[in-house]
Amino acid sequence: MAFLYKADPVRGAQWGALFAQQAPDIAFHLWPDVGDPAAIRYLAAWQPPDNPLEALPNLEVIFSVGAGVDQFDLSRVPEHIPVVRMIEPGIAQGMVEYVTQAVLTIHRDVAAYAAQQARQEWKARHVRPASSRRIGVLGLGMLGTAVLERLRLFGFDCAGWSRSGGQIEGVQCHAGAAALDAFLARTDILVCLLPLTQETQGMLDAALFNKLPRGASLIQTGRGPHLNQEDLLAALESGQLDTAILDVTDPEPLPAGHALWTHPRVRITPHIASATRPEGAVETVLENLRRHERGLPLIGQVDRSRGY
Ligand code: NDP
Ligand code: OXD
Repeated sequence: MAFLYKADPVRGAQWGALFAQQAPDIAFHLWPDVGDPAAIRYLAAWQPPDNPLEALPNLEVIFSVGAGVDQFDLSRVPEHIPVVRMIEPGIAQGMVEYVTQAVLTIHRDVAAYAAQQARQEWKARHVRPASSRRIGVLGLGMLGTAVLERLRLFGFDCAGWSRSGGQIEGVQCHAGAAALDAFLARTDILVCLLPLTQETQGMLDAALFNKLPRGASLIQTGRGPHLNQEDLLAALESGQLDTAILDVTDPEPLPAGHALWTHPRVRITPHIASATRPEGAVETVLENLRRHERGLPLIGQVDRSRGY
């Protein structure tokens, strides 16, 4: 049985070492060293080959090395091949760290103090209690839930929104399109942790920003195409939005000279909010290989009709 890894080669080498220790019977290949393409039964990829079955005729399962699968063209993957996204604790841990620092950066006026320091200005600003700051998270999946469970411990007034809602202790969970406006109207800091699908593409636009309280802020950790970047710039200019912290952009990298790079109330990181950790990833993948052999449901199998 052979397994092919086609993503970042440095992390791939770590996966290879873990496979050698934990599953020495599986032949692990690091792209582009495919070996005999007909022997590959499992593929883990960030970007699979264009026609996976032409390249790898006996493929049985495709794993995304990330939590999202929007980078896959699912129409090119035959129905009988399950597509599995990455569910491992390291991704959630990284995202919790990133969103927590972003929320606290906004909540405690870090950018304003940096500007004051540059002017050598010693001036205290009013500190709002966390209980008066309303956080709203779009997406109540693996990541949105982990983030809200942590943020509520600071005492923030926390809410979340998703297609089906959910239940998180101490968090108001809103469900479906009909509940979106009320959720936005009570949100001072909006965090996007939705998957990118036809329904969510372009959702962070002027119409949505206008439903937030004036002076709200955005933390964008989903995918670049969720956000209309021109609408964001206009909302920052008009004061409808105060601050944006962006981990993802469209395109990536954000081109040199783009207005977002130098906007004084925008912070940008290069899609590093969280990343799959090889130890957790290999553990989950090996468990899924055992499940696949036994015909059991796979952890993180994508529902193609929903696209996530
Ligand atoms: P999940 O699939 O676990 O959760 C997705 C959530 O979004 C669910 O609550 C789902 O609702 C909700 N949702 C999906 N579509 C809609 C819709 N049209 N309307 C309302 N709610 C919707 O995903 P994860 O939490 O694991 O990851 C979320 C995304 O985070 C990833 O897809 C990826 O794009 C991004 N990500 C970014 C990273 C970074 O470094 N910046 C790292 C990792 C992930 P329901 O529960 O009802 O199905
Ligand atoms: C992911 C990512 O989807 O890193 O895991 O963006």
